[in-house]
Amino acid sequence: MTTTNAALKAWVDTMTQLTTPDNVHWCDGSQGEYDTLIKQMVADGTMTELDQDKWSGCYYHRSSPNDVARVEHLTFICSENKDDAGPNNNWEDPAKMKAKMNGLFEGCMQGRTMYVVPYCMGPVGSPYSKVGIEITDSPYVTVNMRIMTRMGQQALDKLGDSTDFVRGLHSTGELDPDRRFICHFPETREIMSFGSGYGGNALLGKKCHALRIASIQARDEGWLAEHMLILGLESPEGETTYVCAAFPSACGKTNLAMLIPPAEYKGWKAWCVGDDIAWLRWGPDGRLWAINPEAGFFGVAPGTSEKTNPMALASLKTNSIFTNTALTEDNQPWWEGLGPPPAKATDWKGNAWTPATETAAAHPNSRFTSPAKNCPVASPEMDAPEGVPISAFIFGGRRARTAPLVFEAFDWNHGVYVGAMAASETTAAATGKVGVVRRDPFAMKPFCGYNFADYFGHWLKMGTQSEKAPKIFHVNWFRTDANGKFAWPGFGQNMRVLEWVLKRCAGEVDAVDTPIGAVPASGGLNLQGSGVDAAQLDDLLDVDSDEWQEELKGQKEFLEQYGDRMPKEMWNQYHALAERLSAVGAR
Ligand code: GTP
Ligand code: SPV
Ligand code: MN
Repeated sequence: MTTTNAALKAWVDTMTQLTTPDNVHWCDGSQGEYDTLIKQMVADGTMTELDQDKWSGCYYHRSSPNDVARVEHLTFICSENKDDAGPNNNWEDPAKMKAKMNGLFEGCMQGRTMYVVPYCMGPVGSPYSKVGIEITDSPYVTVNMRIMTRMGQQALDKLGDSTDFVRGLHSTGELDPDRRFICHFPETREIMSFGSGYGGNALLGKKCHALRIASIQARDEGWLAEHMLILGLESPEGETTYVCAAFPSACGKTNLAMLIPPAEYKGWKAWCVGDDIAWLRWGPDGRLWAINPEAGFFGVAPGTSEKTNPMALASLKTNSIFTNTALTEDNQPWWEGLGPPPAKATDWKGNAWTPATETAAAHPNSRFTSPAKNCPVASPEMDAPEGVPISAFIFGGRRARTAPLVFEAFDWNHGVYVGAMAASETTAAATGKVGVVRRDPFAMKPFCGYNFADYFGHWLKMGTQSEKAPKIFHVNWFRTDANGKFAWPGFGQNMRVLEWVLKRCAGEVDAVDTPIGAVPASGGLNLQGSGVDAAQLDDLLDVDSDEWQEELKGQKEFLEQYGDRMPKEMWNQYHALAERLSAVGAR
């Protein structure tokens, strides 16, 4: 590893003095370094080697049982002004929080090795990519960062002598939930994370850098940093159209990003560019272009199977890390939904487990970390420096009721309102109660680094900058029927909805206006072979007046929280929706 970057060296020196590690290791990102770290973790029990014949290059890890998901209540945006963080974030004064965090970090790496992890978010050759440095005392985090980002010497080379890098300091501390804080200092582009070793809390390139810090940079520089998958759909004629979709955590991004079109869609191919985060900018052609800042998938394991997501399964078969799944007696990972349960296994807590055990074998937020290049449908454009041009934005959430299967916004500003009003039932991706409906604008509630009112304003402004802005849609794969079962088959069958979206973008199919947006006209959505009949589709597309009157109340309460800072246009959209709904109600 080599660098002449004086600012970087000085910062690492200062952090070394603060945390007093026994050793400092600068990561070069090589395979040899990765293998050495894995070997060391297998030796000390941090990792278990899986059956290498069946799971080549794969390893298994159990995190502390109290450290299994993002901790939103312990995540802070420490901007100079409280209002800049907004009601959507926890805020603390930066000087106060710095002092508190420095106290926690003082001497915390004694007896440990400090890893200096240079990483590049985005293709190394892209002008839109950004470099960060994560200092961590976790070898587990270090190997995960190598899968999830372009890590090591290549990132240092890209950085050169520039001082423009995000500074991330991470320690697992004692994994004590009472001494756990994930803090962001937007003005100085710094992240300090203490007391967790899991996912978005600890792999700082992902949610902390590529979303919370980057969303602020994007606002300042006129681009977008979003919690979105990027998917290319190639028609039998060989034309590829790209869409971005924003769904909250554990609501289907990874699955949609690598879907297999149903048998009826002969000649169609779906290409995965990204499964979690998109950075978008206007191109010289006036279209919005997206890059995936990541290089790997940190995917939800439960529910992933040959049937639901064969491409994810193919991706995780080699060179992957499994965290908090179950482990079979013959050293294979297992999780609910993968297939028949093993007769005997060890559960995610390390306890003996059999199919008769009442608790789940895998934690609901157990995950695989896999190189994106493993994916058989990884887009050839994954490393394209300019990214891919986006034709549609799709917002969504997990709603048992209210939100129809699909609708299209009337125009950009209405689309921004639709994105802003997205709501979803909470999942196991964050600690807290599961299944409660909460507003999750743009699927960014946990990830927007600044005041949502300003963020909506930024989105509204983006729409004025080009005639070629993407069209905006909303979907819901999770509507339930009278028996409480999912009414839509989902997964690969979601292609049918995507086809409608593409046809709308091309002006090839009619839609019917409802008060909330335009839904497919009768016969406009291809159901052939789906197992869903026309009557069931009518139910899936139904916009219920009573439910939407309730919804409207929730939207008003939400907007009010932001006071005068909320753009007037959002209120205009609210009033227009209220009027459309009452016009229908009066009929
Ligand atoms: P994060 O990585 O947390 O951001 O999640 P994600 O949005 O990528 O969610 P993912 O694709 O991993 O899906 C989460 C869960 O939802 C899994 O258990 C899936 O099996 C399930 N799921 C995904 N798509 C569908 C769908 O179309 N229908 C149904 N019923 N379930 C789905
Ligand atoms: C999410 O929760 O949206 C994830 C997983 O993608 S984590 O990296 O933990 O944030
Ligand atoms: Mn995510």
